[in-house]
Amino acid sequence: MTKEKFTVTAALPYANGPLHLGHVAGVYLPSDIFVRFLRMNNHDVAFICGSDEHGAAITLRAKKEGITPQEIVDKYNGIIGKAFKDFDISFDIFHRTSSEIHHETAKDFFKVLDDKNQFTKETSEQYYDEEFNQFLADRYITGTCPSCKNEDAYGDQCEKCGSALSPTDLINPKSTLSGKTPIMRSTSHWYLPMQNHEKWLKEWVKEGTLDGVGQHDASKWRNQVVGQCMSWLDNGLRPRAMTRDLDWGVKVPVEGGDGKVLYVWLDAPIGYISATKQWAKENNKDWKDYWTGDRKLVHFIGKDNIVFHAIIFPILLKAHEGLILPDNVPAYEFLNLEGDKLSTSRNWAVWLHEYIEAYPDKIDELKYVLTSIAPETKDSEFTWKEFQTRVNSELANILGNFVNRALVLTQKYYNGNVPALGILTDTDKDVIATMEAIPARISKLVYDYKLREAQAEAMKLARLGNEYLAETEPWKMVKDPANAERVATIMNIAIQITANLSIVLQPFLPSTAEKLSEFLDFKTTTWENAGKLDLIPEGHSTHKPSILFQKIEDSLVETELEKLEATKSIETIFDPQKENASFDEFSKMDMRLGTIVDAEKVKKADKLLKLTVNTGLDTRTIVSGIAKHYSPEEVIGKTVTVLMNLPPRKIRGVESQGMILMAEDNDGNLSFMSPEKDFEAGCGIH
Ligand code: B3M
Ligand code: ZN
Repeated sequence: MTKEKFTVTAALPYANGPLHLGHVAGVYLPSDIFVRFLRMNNHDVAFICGSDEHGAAITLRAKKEGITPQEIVDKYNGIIGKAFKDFDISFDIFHRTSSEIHHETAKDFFKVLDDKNQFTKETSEQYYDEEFNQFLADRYITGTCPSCKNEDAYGDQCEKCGSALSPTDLINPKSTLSGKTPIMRSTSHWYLPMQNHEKWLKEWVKEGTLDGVGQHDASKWRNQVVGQCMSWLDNGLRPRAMTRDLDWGVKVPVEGGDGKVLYVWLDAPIGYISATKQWAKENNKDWKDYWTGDRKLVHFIGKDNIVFHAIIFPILLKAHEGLILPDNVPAYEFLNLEGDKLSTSRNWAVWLHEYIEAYPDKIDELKYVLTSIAPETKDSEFTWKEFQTRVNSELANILGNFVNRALVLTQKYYNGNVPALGILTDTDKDVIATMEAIPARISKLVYDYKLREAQAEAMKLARLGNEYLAETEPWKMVKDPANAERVATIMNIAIQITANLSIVLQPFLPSTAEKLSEFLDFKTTTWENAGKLDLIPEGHSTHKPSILFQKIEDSLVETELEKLEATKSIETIFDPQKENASFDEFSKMDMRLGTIVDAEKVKKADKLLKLTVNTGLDTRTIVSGIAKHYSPEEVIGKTVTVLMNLPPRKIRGVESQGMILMAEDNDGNLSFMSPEKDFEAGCGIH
């Protein structure tokens, strides 16, 4: 492939908490693999990241921890930055959006768009929390998503279905500050008229062209990215507020901007540019080389960021003029953990910095497993059992075993000096041909952003070597001196395979590749050298190897599972309190004790029971949706709480007069509300 230019960005993690394995598997590890591979192929690459330090995610966390937003971002920029370093993620720069250079860059960007009349200024009614005297946007307001009914949608997006929302889209909105229903109050903001960009975006996303001129290879965009963008575009884009009534963030730099800051999703992607500027400044480069001209811009993100990176930021870049648009936006699905969603709030997570602290010598093990299960096209699952299985049966038993045999036998038979390659058998030729073909297959997969398959391809080389030695058994042949030349040939080939592994593993398992280079006393970072049979000349002296991968014991799995259970916070996922009801409204409800005197299933309705209830006043029929939880026999004789004065209604042909009140726990189990004393039917409930 000819040498190309890339600017690769990894989503800026919010500086409001530590990184968990989902972040690593679905953004930072794949982007690092991709960049390492590009560098090995002599492409001109800038690998850009930093912490996202504005927006409600930060200020809400600061409020929760009782410290300032600056203290929050300083704390987590440090923790996250250190974790990336310790995990050997090879950013060219890990910067931050609370920096001076970012504020300047973002203000300049805003002014360029404002001067080009790319915004419309609109006054509108916005949600306002009277108790906190604050307008509510983004994560200051939650409610039910109009698209997927997710009850925890935010004012700017629903993380469940990816919809970008406006606060007024939310059903049953609630302030996350006071918990109350907000009022409406008028305010003015700068809006991005996204609807004006629909036409070119549709062509650009679907065809990869602008006015028919090729921009990127749309066939390499992941289906879920194109799918989400097209559903967004087909629903029609709407104006989107690009400023907020907040005090933490980049101040709006134009007339009328007092008390207002840039919307975090206008601000944060510009963080990629400001970080590039900072890096260029530190390395005597021109930042414009990385955001203009024939350079491929690649954004590695999680799927909940698709619309911001494949619709909104491209609009901003195009409106700014002179800046490149993304060549690809590899978005990852979500990683689940031990059968449940990763959750920061429920502390159901494996935190990267904690893993590194506990297992500083198992960095590549985690890299290997996370890449093996990366959620490239669908959600995937991390379990400690699978971690153990993959490390033991793949890394240790195949890669580690092969390398150890190749080097130990070379020590044993030839004192570490690589023996001569003799006459090749058909088996040798097949093995060599397979080895020669693997690097090209890895390359194609990486350029297609199929990094999970690319790593599997690299592991095929280890499997090949392992099987080759198992089949030829040089340790048996060596007993007969007549086999000396044959054994020498086998061991030479085994050493060449090991040398090839020290190349093809570099993007995926850099630390392991480094160890192989040390064992072999051979190093090249040039991908083109992969697939060759003559990497290590005859007579080259190799070293005694150490064990590459220690097996993962059951005790580690048990320890980690116990820790997960012990530290998870039982998140009370109870619905937020409903709107206040007046006492008058409450007193209208007539609730009494009732005794179930008969019960039967309702025909063709597997959830319903038809109950005959003595209410003290009368004996009535009540249909109740409890058939999945109780059999008719179980409920006869129970004294329960009845809501008497609901209008009668026909349910599956049965007239139901009233309702039996039930309690429901977090797992959906039901319980009757029965008196703790032996009260009889008819007793009133007040
Ligand atoms: N801070 C990450 C998130 O949504 C968000 C990415 C910004 S990239 C410019 O969790
Ligand atoms: Zn939704």
